[in-house]
Amino acid sequence: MMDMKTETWTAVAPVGLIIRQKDPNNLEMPFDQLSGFITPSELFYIRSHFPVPQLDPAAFRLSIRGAVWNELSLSYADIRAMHSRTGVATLECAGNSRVFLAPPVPGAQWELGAVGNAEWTGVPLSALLEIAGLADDVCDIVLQGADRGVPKEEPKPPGVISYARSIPRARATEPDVLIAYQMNGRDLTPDHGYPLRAIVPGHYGMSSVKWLTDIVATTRPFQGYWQTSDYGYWDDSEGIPVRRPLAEMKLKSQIARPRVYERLQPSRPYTIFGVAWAGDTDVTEIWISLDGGASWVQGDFVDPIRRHAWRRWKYDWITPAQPGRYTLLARATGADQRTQPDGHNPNFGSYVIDHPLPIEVFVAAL
Ligand SMILES: Nc1nc2c(c(=O)[nH]1)N[C@H]1C(S)=C(S)[C@@H](COP(=O)(O)O)O[C@H]1N2
Ligand SMILES: [Mo]
Repeated sequence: MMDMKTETWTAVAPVGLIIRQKDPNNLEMPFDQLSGFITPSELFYIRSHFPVPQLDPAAFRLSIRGAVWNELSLSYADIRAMHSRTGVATLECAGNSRVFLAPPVPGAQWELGAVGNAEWTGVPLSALLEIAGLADDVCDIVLQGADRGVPKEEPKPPGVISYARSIPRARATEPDVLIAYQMNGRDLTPDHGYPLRAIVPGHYGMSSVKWLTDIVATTRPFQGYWQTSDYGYWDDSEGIPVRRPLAEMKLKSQIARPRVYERLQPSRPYTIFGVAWAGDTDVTEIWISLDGGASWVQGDFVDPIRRHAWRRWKYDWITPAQPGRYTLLARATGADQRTQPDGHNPNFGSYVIDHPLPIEVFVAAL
């Protein structure tokens, strides 16, 4: 583990989250405050489409229905009494780093902070589906939250809808998908989905449905608003483009320090610090460019490989003697030998911003 005291940057006490939108709360982490492997809950970004629903844990029911043999209606106490599992997972909002897109696109102008890594505790979804008994022809598991409203993005549905997403049966029945009630060892806060939320490790955040009240097994692919109109992309791999739901996070790395437009002293040691993660592979290499992508040097990982959790990394740099403007980039490589793309793929619209993000800094004597 890295000893933070040896770092050359000055640690700043958390001052809270940056507001991108108020009512509903859409707040991001000031990413230059990245420190530990686990993102403290107070610094974990919040992305909510509708106002937080007030759910009374005493009256709360989780319904499991659809193409199942035994429909279930479970209380919060029932869930808390079941065998639990704890796992670490990185959640990234699919629109994270949108502010880096040029020309600018509509939507919350997230910088680097709509991503975090937390420890989640709950009941494996697979255990609930086992008790309910899935029919043979079930293909999707729909997760529905209690929050409701009219979405802002076109094409808008005719009236009020809830937040709902599906995950394919094969993913839903893997043991790491949780119906979680704790984040970093404490009960979920209202903003993060109290009393229950799904956690789908490896997926963009939109799959991890908060304020979860309904789990519905369907025998046809679910086509809800949040995976067609919104949080979808154009897949043109088979010639005729088709609209598909976003799912696994793409391989990505981010520089936390220095931050954009930070002023650095010339000819000084400076530890460049950041994270890298991936949805369906492990991150195995991190490369840093100090000259806008002309050349690359390899950085060192701080954390070991842990599936679905990010890895912090660092690079000990001696800042240039020559004052001026420098562009830093980070690019990760996965165990599948793939690397981050050169630019944003327009098939993903204003989502999946996974190319190396330029961090411009100024080298100047104070
Ligand atoms: N019910 C519900 N679940 C939701 C959302 C929402 O608006 N309503 N937002 C989703 C999106 S887009 C993201 S990125 C994550 C964010 O989780 P967090 O707010 O705990 O960071 O929650 C997901 N789950
Ligand atoms: Mo998101």
